[in-house]
Amino acid sequence: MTITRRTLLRSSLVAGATLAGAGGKAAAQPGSAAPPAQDPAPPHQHGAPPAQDPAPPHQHGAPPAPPPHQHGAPPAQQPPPPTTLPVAPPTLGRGTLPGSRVAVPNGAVLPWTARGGVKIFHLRAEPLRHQIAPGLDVEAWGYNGLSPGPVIEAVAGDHVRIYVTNRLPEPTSIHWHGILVPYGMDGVTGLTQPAIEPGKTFRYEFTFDRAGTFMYHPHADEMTQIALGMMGMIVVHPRAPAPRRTRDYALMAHEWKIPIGTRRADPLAMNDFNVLTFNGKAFPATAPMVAEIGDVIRIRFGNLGPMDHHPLHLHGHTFELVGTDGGAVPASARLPETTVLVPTGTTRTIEFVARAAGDWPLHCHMTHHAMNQMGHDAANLIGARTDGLDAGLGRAAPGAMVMGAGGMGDMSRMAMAKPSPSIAMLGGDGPHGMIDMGGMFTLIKIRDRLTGDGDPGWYKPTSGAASEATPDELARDGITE
Ligand SMILES: [Cu+2]
Repeated sequence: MTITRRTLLRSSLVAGATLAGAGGKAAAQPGSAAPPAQDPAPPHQHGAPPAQDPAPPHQHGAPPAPPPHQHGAPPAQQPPPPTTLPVAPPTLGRGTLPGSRVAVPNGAVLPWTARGGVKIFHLRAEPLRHQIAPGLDVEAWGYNGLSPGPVIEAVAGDHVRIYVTNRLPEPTSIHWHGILVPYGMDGVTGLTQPAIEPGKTFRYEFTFDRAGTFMYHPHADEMTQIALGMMGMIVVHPRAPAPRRTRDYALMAHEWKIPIGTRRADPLAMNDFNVLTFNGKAFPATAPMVAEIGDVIRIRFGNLGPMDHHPLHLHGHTFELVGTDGGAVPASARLPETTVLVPTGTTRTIEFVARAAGDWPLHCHMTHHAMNQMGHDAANLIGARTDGLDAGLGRAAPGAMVMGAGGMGDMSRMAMAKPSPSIAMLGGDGPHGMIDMGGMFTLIKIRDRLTGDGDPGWYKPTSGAASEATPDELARDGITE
């Protein structure tokens, strides 16, 4: 049977109203923090970032430095019309440049060039088309064709010059969140600088004073620009190399309200966010992180969602909070945790040692944040007696059927046609069936040995999964009901 999601939602509402009317029963850190040092450092390096060179001297395969536009540039050009939006390149598991030490699942590191001892970067604020998961392509705003924008990666003490070109249809600016910049470089429109008008390029210049995990975002029409996807992370490595191999990952959390069947997030939303993402992707589109047993895994979380904080929970391991956007957490102040709260407007950096092989989930523990595109106005039918409703509904809405009376886990198992663009409410196929989570959910795939940095596929455990108990087992242990 095929029904549309919209029909489903409507039918649920109709059914709920019908039941109510009939009196139906309803049942009711930064990187500078020293990694744990329990084990001697393996001699080899992280598979992807080869260098522990604290200041990679080489130039990345970067495009030539942008022409240094000056403030008194020619009059603004109109930004390109939406029909000519650049399409973000396909995202793979890694977004790492040669020499870079941070891996960005589904994302990228911003190329740079060196000139006269200064690292030069170029960000373009622009509209773009972005795929949150197959089936859900949206019109977003971001940087250099990406949302979140590419990670700015540097080393403590680096002097940087960052050009920002505005290709948006309205003024913007960039604030360097957590970086101790000179006042005039703080990026607050109207306060520390004039707005960057459409078509203009501004120059920011400062020194990264310390290692850590920071962010960048507009301080101009913040509500709109951030809601539409304008944000990025900044990773500043310590000058001293890490004492042992570290898998260093950056994940930016975001939340979007994208009404089903539409292509643009609603920047006016204050609640009912229905699409939750890590680095712009909702599970099952989130690329997994990988590590080998014994690796230090560092995950730098950022959150620039409009309203919500995210308690991010890791399976199979405990970790320590080693840094925030304020600085390193002293070793004496680190608590063992399995969940870290990442409030909006903060970064939180955790570290742990990969202890056991598996495909370990990492997800927001707010249950609505570990699901995909819900319509929150659907009626709750759990426990409702829906006998006979299908026939009645079929007369009013041909093809409709009632679902959800026994829970909502079946909603993705039904091969329903969905309005375009939209994605199923629940996650994706796992090795034992449907994984009933989506949204802000990803996996850390840990193996004894990896052959590369790509997705190693599903873990094949050497011991058995939980499975149906046998009659003998039940009898042995006195389980009679
Ligand atoms: Cu959350």
